[in-house]
Amino acid sequence: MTKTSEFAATEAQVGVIMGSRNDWDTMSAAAEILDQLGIPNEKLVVSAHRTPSRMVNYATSAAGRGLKVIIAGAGGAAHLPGMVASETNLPVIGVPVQSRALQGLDSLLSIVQMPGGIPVATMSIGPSGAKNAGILAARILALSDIALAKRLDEFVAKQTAAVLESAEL
Ligand code: RP5
Repeated sequence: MTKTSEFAATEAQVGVIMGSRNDWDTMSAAAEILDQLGIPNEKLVVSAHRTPSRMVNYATSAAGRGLKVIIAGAGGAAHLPGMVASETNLPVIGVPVQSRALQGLDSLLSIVQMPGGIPVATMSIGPSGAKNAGILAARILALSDIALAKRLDEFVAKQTAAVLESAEL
């Protein structure tokens, strides 16, 4: 009997996954920027430690389902981005979530210190890292999507203008 995947085909281009619902406060910054740039995305809790089979199913089915980039956020012993990257060849962007005990330094080091051969593009700790993960995903997708490249140019131009408007104190 063929095992049916728990994950169906999707219109989403980017998967935003996180180790716990408690990571959403941070990871929502990635989803927000993707929405702002008109990039279809899905948001799911997938835990490397608490739901390891789900994590493997998610990663191994991701490319076939239509996803192009995965953003994975986790805190503490943050193994999710690296383990997902070991089960797919899609680009994986890792976001270190700020942990209570060690303020996210543990998450950062867990995500960034990958062995040669399995890359994870590691962002900074917290919401800025999540926001940049969304923008990096957009830059990757914009390489083969002219309309998105234009929206990204407009986003950057607006950001520059906003800074210049408030530059004089
Ligand atoms: C990790 O453990 C999650 O990514 C989360 O940041 C951390 C703590 O999880 P909770 O105990 O808050 O669910 O797997």
